[in-house]
Amino acid sequence: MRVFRQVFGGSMSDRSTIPEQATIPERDLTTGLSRKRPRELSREHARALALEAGFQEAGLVALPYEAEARDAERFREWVGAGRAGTMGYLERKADDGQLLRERAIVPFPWARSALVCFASYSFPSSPLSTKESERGRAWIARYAWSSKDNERGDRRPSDYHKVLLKRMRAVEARMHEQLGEFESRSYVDTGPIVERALAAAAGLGWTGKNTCLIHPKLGSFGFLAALLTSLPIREEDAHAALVPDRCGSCTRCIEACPTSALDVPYQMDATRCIAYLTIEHKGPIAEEFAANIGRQVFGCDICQDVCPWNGKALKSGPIIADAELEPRAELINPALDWLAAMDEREFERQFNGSPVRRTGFLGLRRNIAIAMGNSGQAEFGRQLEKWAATTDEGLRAAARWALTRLRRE
Ligand code: B12
Ligand code: SF4
Ligand code: SF4
Repeated sequence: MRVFRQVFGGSMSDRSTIPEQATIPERDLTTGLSRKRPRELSREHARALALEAGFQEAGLVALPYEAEARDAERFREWVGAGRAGTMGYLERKADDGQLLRERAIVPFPWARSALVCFASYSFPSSPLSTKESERGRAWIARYAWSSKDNERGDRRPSDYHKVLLKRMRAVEARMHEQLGEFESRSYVDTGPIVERALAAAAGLGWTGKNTCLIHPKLGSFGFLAALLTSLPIREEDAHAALVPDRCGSCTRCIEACPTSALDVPYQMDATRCIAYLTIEHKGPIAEEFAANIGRQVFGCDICQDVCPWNGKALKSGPIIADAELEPRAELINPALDWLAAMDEREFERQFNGSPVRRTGFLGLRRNIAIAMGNSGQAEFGRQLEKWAATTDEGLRAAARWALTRLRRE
């Protein structure tokens, strides 16, 4: 068993991790050599910059990549089948009618390479959503547990979007320092690209039947960040070695998904996914899903918690301590009554700067009401009665549904 401890915080001061040969020799930049041969990225150099910035892994791929037409077709089919639900940004089109996200080259015609980085949030020794917990406990997806110290040394919520975008931009800045001017864009989650398709093409892992990018050692509890550049990749590094599909005959995620969102392996019907319903979907949640949402009040980890590749990573994978993504103990199996008692001010105090804020104060209450209905605990009735009379449609419908369910039990 290979266990190592990597402690980092995105520090730019320790450059000792970059191999000598990976840095571009100064003379290349100053002697005019770069004018004779085009500036190129090498895999070793790009990866070293990513690790230096605080990512655990990184892969590089030349654009367009070999399977790009296949992936573009998959994306078109997915959108065409209505699986994006109300996430209209996924359906945005370019002037020529192509879906913006189907290929990186559509929004970024200059793009010649993609560096895709992986930052783990597996937190070994933390519980799984699928394990029994005390009564009256909710589940917040582990990607949203993160926190870091602010300038005054107080621990505050952190959001991977911000933390990792800063790291990706540090990589981008170092590349510019070393290689001069070129087009580039850094993204974490929000760019018009399909990050998992790029990550698989860059050799970071394979797409599992739960649609997550699974790294063979780090598992799937990892964020992705991408840097697109106009720099070509040197010929010997242009094609990443792909990680073969290691799902085999396993179907655990498909069977475990409570809302049947993974009925077609490797494809998700996002409109059925608890992560979509509890975070992205506004207003009332359809009754057909409410019971199966269980105790998830923000996102869902079920199809990853049952995945044997995460089991392996949590038990014997590297122990990663990231000072900017440290889990907050109070968000692990949080008590439903603690969450329900928060007023808007307390919600802001607890979740300003956290991904949880995305669902909004009333959105979280709506989700809490559903989890209360699924708890089997009649004592939540009083709280639910108050919410059942509120003007917010989503919360009101959830509270009424929950009361009916509790009274039936
Ligand atoms: C929209 C979105 C969602 C939606 C839809 C998810 C989905 N599966 O499409 C919702 C809200 C449901 C969601 C949920 C989650 N998300 Co999300 N999400 C995104 C976002 C913004 C776009 C994804 C997208 O384009 N979907 C469209 C489909 C077609 O793309 P895809 O699922 O990535 O596609 C792959 C497969 O479907 C596959 N495929 C399609 N057809 C076929 C057919 C065959 C035969 C095969 C083999 C493969 C295959 O190919 C694609 C590329 O590999 C990305 C960020 C980004 N810009 O890419 C984050 C992202 C995918 N999400 C992420 C995370 C962390 C989550 C959650 C874990 C959060 C949570 N705990 O609640 C869950 C995971 C649920 C799951 N099992 O996927 C991470 C994933 C990291 C990883 N290791 O995979 C990303 C990359 C954000 C980030 N920067 O880290 N998400
Ligand atoms: S995140 Fe939850 S609801 Fe969504 S596909 Fe996975 S198990 Fe199903
Ligand atoms: S649970 Fe099994 S089928 Fe699903 S992603 Fe993991 S290995 Fe693949």
